[in-house]
Amino acid sequence: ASSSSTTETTKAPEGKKITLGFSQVGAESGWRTANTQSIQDSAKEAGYDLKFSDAQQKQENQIKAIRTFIQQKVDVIAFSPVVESGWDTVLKEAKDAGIPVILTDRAVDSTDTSLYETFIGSDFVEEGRRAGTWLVEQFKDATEDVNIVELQGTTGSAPANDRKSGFDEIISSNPKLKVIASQTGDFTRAKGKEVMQAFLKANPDIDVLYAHNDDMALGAIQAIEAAGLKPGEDIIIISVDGVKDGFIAASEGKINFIVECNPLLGPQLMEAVQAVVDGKEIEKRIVTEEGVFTSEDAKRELPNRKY
Ligand code: GYE
Repeated sequence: ASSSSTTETTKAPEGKKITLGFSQVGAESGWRTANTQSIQDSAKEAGYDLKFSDAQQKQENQIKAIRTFIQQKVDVIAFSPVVESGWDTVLKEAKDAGIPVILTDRAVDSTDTSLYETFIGSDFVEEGRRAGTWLVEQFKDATEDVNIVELQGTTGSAPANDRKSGFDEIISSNPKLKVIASQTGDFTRAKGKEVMQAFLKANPDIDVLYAHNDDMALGAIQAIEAAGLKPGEDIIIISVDGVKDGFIAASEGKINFIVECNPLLGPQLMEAVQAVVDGKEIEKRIVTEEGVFTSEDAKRELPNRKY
């Protein structure tokens, strides 16, 4: 085959494959499953040798994985950081070894931005604002307090921090909107259910649930139904992601509003890997595009939902 063809950019001239080390957060949610699939499929399509490591939601596992990738001298390291803080040391090690790092999905709070090439992912603050904006509109004529409970994502993670702050920023425009309880459900169904049970026990008058992802909302729906209440009616539910199971619940009227967060980051990541290997200029921030869905929208969109 003519290996010098310019379209065959994914392979080095001698036919050597690009090796990409990827450290994934875990398998905590439907979003994550779709994200992992997208990364694995896109790496295969691009012809890269993907070394995939699952951190099971633990930062220490990610740090270990990154150190292993450095030892293995991979061409590029990409990872989705479980939490925002505490990355400087290991990122410095990668930099000193001359291995470029790409952040996907979640950000780090390192002030030294030379430690990574780019961050590809959603604007989580904006997602929180979208959730808040819909709620403000729904309750604009409220004469009594609106009691909101919040299921936060993994403590210290960028999506939990940002979805909270974006939401708070918007709902503060109406003092009737009150977050009466807020706790982490670690982005899982099991925890979402467990924490919602506790919320229901402690608070007899919950009007709204804001869940930082669909999975926690789905767990919470089980708890709400078990308590003899109607999700989507007795308690208005807002969530983030827009995975298929979330769409199903929304089309049944159990979730009232979903803010989309796109997990299909694989193609953009592989493009960025190629650009970095080729020594091309790359944007420091690549934001993914997404929308919002009411129950009606969800009904219409459900047949097209791929994940
Ligand atoms: O919303 C949640 C997952 O980091 C955007 O992580 C991602 C979040 C996503 O567990 O479902």
